[in-house]
Amino acid sequence: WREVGAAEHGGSAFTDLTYHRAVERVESPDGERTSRDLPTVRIAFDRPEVRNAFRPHTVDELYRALDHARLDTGVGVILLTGNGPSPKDGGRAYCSGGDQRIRGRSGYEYAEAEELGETDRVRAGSSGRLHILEVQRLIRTMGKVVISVVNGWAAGGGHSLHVVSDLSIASRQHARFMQTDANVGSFDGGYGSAYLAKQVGQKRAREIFFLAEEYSAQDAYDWGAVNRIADHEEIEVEALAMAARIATKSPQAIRMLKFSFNLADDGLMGQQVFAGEATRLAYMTDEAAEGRDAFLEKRSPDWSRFPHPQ
Ligand code: S0N
Repeated sequence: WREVGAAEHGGSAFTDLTYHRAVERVESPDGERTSRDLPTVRIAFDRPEVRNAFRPHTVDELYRALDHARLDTGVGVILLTGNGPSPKDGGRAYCSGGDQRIRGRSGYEYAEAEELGETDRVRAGSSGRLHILEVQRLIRTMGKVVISVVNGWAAGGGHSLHVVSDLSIASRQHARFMQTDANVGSFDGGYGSAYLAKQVGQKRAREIFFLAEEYSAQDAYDWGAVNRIADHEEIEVEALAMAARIATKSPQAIRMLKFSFNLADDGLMGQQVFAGEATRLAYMTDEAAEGRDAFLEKRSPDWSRFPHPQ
């Protein structure tokens, strides 16, 4: 891995997460060793002392890192995970959801202005935010594969992030799942619950939310909520292997497949995303270029060269 630093992602340095690009060591015929970027990035929550709970600043950084990966045409797969274990007690977490310590009356509140930078200074004092849902929509609508690598606790809004990811892989020894939203008076009424029900069925999803009981990687696998389980030391190796396999596929086909899987569940928004991709493909045809050229050349388009597909 190599760190994707501020100079590369174009913002201020991340404090609440880490962002890395997978690299491969290559040796030239004359023995010179270099490294080459692979099409996979790793974004990891980095607040292990609170089980990787997210505060608004974390969510801002997560959105920026994901969006940077989205815009990079060399990236096809994003691994989302958590750093740890906690220095305080060794506990491991993927993400434990919204940071309850800074939850105000209208959402999660920015830190005191002095603690963070200018952006937060502007936002501090404004109303609280609930914008993890914007991150969920970004994961859902980006044409790249997001794999949640569940290395420890996935709780509350962290549980929902794994649910909305395209694929999930869980640590056999340390992944633990619990949908705690109702314990603390929050409720993810979108993907976190309704899409979970598509994965595990209505009865099971209701049980997961209403009872908020802990369940294991094996339970999650048995219920269809995760794709794979791996030994803890191997989960990122396994995730990288999945990413490498995805990289052998047509990027366009993967995008279209992701948007096809989303379409029915996402209603008009799903149709818009899918149709946008169809439009992008259409723009690549001579037929579409003729429409543009005719406009720019102030003439009528000549469609006679183009067939009416049967
Ligand atoms: C994860 C749990 C089960 C781990 O238990 P464990 O291993 O026994 O550790 P603890 O001793 O409990 O925790 C260690 C330290 O970490 C702190 N901590 C843990 N989680 C959080 C957290 N979410 N916020 C703040 N601090 C946290 C502990 O306090 C402890 O600190 P110390 O050592 O100082 O005491 C267990 O920790 C747990 O249950 N955590 C809480 C999980 C939870 O309820 N999360 C919030 C659920 N709600 C959301 O996430 C909202 C989601 C959301 O944002 C959203 C979604 C849809 C629509 C809107 C919204 C919205 O924005 O609100």
